[in-house]
Amino acid sequence: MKKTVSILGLAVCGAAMAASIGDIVLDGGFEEGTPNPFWEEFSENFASPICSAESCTDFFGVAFEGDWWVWFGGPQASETGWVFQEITIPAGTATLRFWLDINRNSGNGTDFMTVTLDGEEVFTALESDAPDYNPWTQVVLDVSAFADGETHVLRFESTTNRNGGLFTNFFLDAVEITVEPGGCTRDPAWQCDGDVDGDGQVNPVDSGLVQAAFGSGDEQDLCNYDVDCDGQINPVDSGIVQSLFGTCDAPRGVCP
Ligand SMILES: [Ca+2]
Ligand SMILES: [Ca+2]
Ligand SMILES: [Ca+2]
Repeated sequence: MKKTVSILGLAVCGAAMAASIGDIVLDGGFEEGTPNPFWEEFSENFASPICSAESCTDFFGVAFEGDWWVWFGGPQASETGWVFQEITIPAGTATLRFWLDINRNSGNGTDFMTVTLDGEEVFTALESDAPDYNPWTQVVLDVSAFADGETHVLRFESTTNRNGGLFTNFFLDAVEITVEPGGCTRDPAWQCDGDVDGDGQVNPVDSGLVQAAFGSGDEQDLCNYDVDCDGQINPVDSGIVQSLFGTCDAPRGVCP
């Protein structure tokens, strides 16, 4: 059985991804409360959908973990809310997990909570799914399509409408993304994007190393120097490194 490794574990192992990436989802348990330093937050009727029993009410339940969670919906005539943050998912097999509790449902057939990455829907629950998500139930999704070392927007959003005396609650907590590293392992590890010798600077030494490897089909050379992952080491790759001279951006993902 394959082992799923968190990015923290990855950094400890000194693998290709730099330690600078850190946790993928920041404050996935919402324990920083509101206003939250990591999540953008909006609620049509309330200051924020991020709740504690003290700031909202524990009448319908409490956090899955800790003191804080996200409460979408509620007894208002209509309520829209969302939370989102920008995340960077390194290359590999990426899994998004979160806990969901639909502890009231209106029966109107339309209340929903949806999860998107860059606006693309990866999960939606309707109010009628309440029997599947009460009590708290973990949702596990493969989001490897977004595991490319680039920045993505992870967003949870809900709209509900009261149905007579009935309404819907979507409770959300404990959001995390873990990545099982894929692809090759750069040796030495890049400290900056294009830093092929791993010394923390991008300069002519790096582009020179790429040039010296032009045409090489060696697997480790391709891992280290095929910057655009087209299977060839050529002037395009050294050109990319040259365009990065003097910068120290987070390393791009390794090639698959
Ligand atoms: Ca929590
Ligand atoms: Ca360098
Ligand atoms: Ca190339």
